[in-house]
Order: sequence, then C-alpha cells, then structure tokens
Amino acid sequence: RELVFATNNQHKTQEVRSLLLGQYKVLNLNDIGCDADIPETGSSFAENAALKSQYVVDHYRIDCFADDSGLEIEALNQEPGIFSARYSGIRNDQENLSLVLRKMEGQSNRKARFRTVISLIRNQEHFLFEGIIYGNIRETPAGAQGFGYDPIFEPEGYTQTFAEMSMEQKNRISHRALAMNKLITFLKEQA
Ligand code: ITT
Repeated sequence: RELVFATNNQHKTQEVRSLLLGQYKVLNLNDIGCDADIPETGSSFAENAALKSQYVVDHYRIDCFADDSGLEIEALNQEPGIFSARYSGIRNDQENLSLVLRKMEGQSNRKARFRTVISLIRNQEHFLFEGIIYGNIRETPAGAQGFGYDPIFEPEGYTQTFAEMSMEQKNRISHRALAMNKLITFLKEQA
C-alpha cells in the first residue's frame, strides 16, 4: 500500500516514513516527479496544508496528504507560526532559528508549542488532523538531530531538546507524530 505525501521536506518525509513503517510505503513530491514549490498563500496551517494536498490532486489526480507545521511562541504573538519556513526572509533553518533566539533575548516567558496540521484528500473528500506539543524555547541551541527549530525546543516534561533526541524518541511525542497517529487511526477505520 502506498500513500503520497505532498512535501519537499526530506526531514518530514523521514519522520513520516518511520511512523508508517510496515504499514504504508510513502512517496513524496520528488518520488512522483513533482519539483514544484507549491504556493503557501493561506492564513492558517489548515489552509496551507489544504493548498498543498489540493495542488497534487489537481495536477496528478492522486489522493494524498500534506503537512503544514510551525513553531508558535507565546511571547512573540505566536510567531513564527505559518511563517516558520521563511521567518528570516529566506528558507534557511539556521537563520530562522537565530532570529527567534535574538527576538527572545531577555524574554522570561519562554513558552511555545509546535503544531502540525495534516490535510488528507481521499476520493475528493477533505479531512484535517492536528497535533500540538507544548514546551519551552532554550536560551541557546543544543543537539544536532532533527531539523528546523528542533535545537531550541525543549518539550514539557523533558530535559532534552528535540535535536538531542533520536528520531524514534521525537516520533513518540512530537506534534507531527500526534497528527500522523490521528491520520493512521482514520485510515484504519476506513479500511
Ligand atoms: P513542505 O511545505 O514541502 O512540506 P516546508 O519545510 O516548507 O516543507 P512548512 O511549510 O510546514 O514545511 O514549514 C515548516 C517549517 O517549520 C519548517 O521549514 C521548519 O523550519 C519548521 N518545522 C516544522 N516542523 C518542524 C519540526 O518537527 N521540528 C523543527 N522545526 C520544524
């Protein structure tokens, strides 16, 4: 069984492949020969996830799901939010992370959450699945695993950042895993 995941992001692909291991083979945009940078012009994670999945349905006529995610920081009015991928103006994880740390300098409220919204299109029907994990923004980055803002995010109840955890550990608790588990449950119910 195959599922198409409308993403260009290799890290997301890896995490999702690991979560679906033994259940579904996952094809990303690269695997289906799509090199488009799908416009994300929506004003919410749900809208942007839906734009990505709809793009693939329109252009390839295949069912698929998409993931729109980001980091929401309380003291920054929930920024970077939907702008997470290009917060610094360019698509560069290191630059984006540095900008967040600069904006958080001297800030005592370090509360944040990661959020993923997955949009699934199946037989022209749309479904949404959300996952949220709460945590805190570190003063300095730690860890070399994962991607994006992982080195500065310490989930509540843990002493390591996401980037200090193995992918398996992150996949036990992450926003993406929570949303994916809802998707997996839904697909099982439909089967
Ligand atoms: P696709 O749209 O092709 O799926 P993308 O990288 O553009 O890939 P998003 O639009 O959802 O994905 O942008 C989310 C950004 O938020 C991403 O580039 C990372 O910087 C950050 N991000 C998302 N999930 C993350 C995670 O699990 N850990 C750390 N950072 C994450």
